[in-house]
Amino acid sequence: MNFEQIDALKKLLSSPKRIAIVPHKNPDGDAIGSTLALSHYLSKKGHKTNVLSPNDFPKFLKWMPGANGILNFERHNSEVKKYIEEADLIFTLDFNDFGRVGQMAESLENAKAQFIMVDHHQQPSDYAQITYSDVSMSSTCEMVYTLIDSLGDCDLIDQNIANCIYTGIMTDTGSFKFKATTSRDTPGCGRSYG
Ligand SMILES: [Mn+2]
Repeated sequence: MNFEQIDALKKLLSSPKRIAIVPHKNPDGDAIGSTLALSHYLSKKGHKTNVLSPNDFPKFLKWMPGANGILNFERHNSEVKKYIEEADLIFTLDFNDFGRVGQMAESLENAKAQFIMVDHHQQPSDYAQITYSDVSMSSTCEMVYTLIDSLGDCDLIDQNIANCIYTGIMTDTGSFKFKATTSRDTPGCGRSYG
């Protein structure tokens, strides 16, 4: 994230908000890992969060901390619509175009909330007020980690958040085998912020 984005995000998160967090349709380990990690983090910051998925996600991801609380648009339609309508902020993770959320697109298009996109795929659409897009990242989970680091909140990363982030990085890198795998040092974690 650049300084301007970090600043804008800090401002948006400076008071308690109702936050919807949305993965793409047919979510994979990175989509579920990143949305849950962000949700755990933002709740620790005092926000009211809901992870709202366009549809159900695979059984092998149901163990993840917070997975029980995910609402899906196909099964909990009116509830999901209500949370989208009422949201102050909507984070969209691991996708960058409303074409990736199926039937849920209409609700997102009509939402009054400010959008924050966090994604590592090419050619992002321009629906978000903050577009954190980086194709060099291995995974959206790596980006959520960077986001938390950029906001100076590494000390809030607990076991649940770490498990979620690790799952997404592992699944999106084919267990650390793909090209985008790096051993990037983390600029902020463990150091003090001014
Ligand atoms: Mn991904």
